[in-house]
Amino acid sequence: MKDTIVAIATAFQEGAISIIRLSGDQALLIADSLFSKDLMHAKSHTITYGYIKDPLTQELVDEVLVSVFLAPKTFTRENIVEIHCHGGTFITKKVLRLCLANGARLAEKGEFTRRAFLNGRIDLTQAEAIHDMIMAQNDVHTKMAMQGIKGSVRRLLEPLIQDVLDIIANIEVNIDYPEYDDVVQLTNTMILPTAKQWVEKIDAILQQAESGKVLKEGIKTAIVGKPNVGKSSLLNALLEEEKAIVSDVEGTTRDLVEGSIVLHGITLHLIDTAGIRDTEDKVEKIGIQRSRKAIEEAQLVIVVLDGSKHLDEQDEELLALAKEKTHLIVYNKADLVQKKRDGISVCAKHGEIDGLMQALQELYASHKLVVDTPLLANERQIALILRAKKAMQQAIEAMHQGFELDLVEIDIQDAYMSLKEILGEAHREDLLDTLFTNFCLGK
Ligand SMILES: Nc1nc2c(ncn2[C@@H]2O[C@H](COP(=O)(O)OP(=O)(O)OP(=O)(O)O)[C@@H](O)[C@H]2O)c(=O)[nH]1
Ligand SMILES: [Mg+2]
Repeated sequence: MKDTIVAIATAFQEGAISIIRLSGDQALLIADSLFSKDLMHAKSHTITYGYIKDPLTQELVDEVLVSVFLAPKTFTRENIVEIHCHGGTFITKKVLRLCLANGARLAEKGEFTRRAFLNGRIDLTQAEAIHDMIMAQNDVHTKMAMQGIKGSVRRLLEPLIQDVLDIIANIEVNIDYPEYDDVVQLTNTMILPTAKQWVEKIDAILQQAESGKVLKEGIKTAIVGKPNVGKSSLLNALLEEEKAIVSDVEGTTRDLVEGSIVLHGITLHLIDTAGIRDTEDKVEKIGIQRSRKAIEEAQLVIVVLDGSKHLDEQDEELLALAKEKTHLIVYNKADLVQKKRDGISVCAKHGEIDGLMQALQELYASHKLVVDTPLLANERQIALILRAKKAMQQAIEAMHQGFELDLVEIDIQDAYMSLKEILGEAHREDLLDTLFTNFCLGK
């Protein structure tokens, strides 16, 4: 932790500017030894214009701006210096080498953020949110990441951690002064009800996390139906491009065709499937197997029916398959019928799919609200909160069975530690290693 680390903080490719970032006790000293002006007396959070020079030869290497940030009000809580040099890859590397030659060590992936975490400037969920922000691909991602950076997960968990601490305090008082309280009464009036409410709160958080996941990752959507009902036409209409082949030959689509759309902030990952029917054609058979699998794996199934025809056995069979899933039923070829059917009618061929768009929007409207509430951000956090929940449920079970409170406390301690681990306050080194190596160099 004591070394001063250095890395190129910008993308390593030709550009207008590159930033080389130093963090640590020696950051200022190292930068000063390479700079044409005095940096040792630079005020914190200021930028100085000058030249990088090679201290051995005194040769001027580049014209730069140098930002100085003095601890503790910095990203890592250590001294940080950022050298803004010209953005060529060769010159950037040259400046980096000068830093290395003058006492800095090359940073590992994510090491700046790791220091920010270890020095207590951010918790682990905030570190994760920084990574999410860098990886963000759309508005929903950035909004969620921004919440996380501001510490929303900590705010979400703090009351729950406090509840657990209250329970533990009550138990310990009781263990220390058994004569003071009636154990059965304490359990029934305070500990059990608090524990049960606590589990309910966890459930609510888990449910919102699920919605958050839907928003973040999108919804796997399978378009299914008999051959020729217009599945590929519907995919094309939704994507507004001619992605899948459309023809009046039954069995046109033989493999899965995919594409994504964003509907009011919700991403649908659409999969057009091979029409499901009995067939002897080998290739088509494989396609149909994949279609069944696509239904199984889908989070939403859009069943396409030919609205100009009566439903037959195969349609019914498909509807039965889809029933297990969140699904929408769409009657296509509305242009061929006089009287509109109840339900969603569309004409995929002419791109008239408003009814479907509306239904999709209504289906996921409740998820959208979630973006602005604090959420658990990833599987690590969800897994830990599930572990906390399980531990508390075990504690409740033990109380019901009349176990001694000091035995119950072990489970409750476990719940407490799991929540602390989400914030990185009870962490294991090896887990931190895997987490931070996902980061870019210089972050
Ligand atoms: N009249 C009319 N024809 C349509 C409509 N949608 C699709 N079709 C036609 O129906 C035929 C089959 O369309 P596809 O989109 O290839 O149907 P599919 O369900 O993907 O068929 P398979 O891939 O063979 O399972 C084509 O001739 C389309 O032009 C529609 O809304 N109205
Ligand atoms: Mg098709």
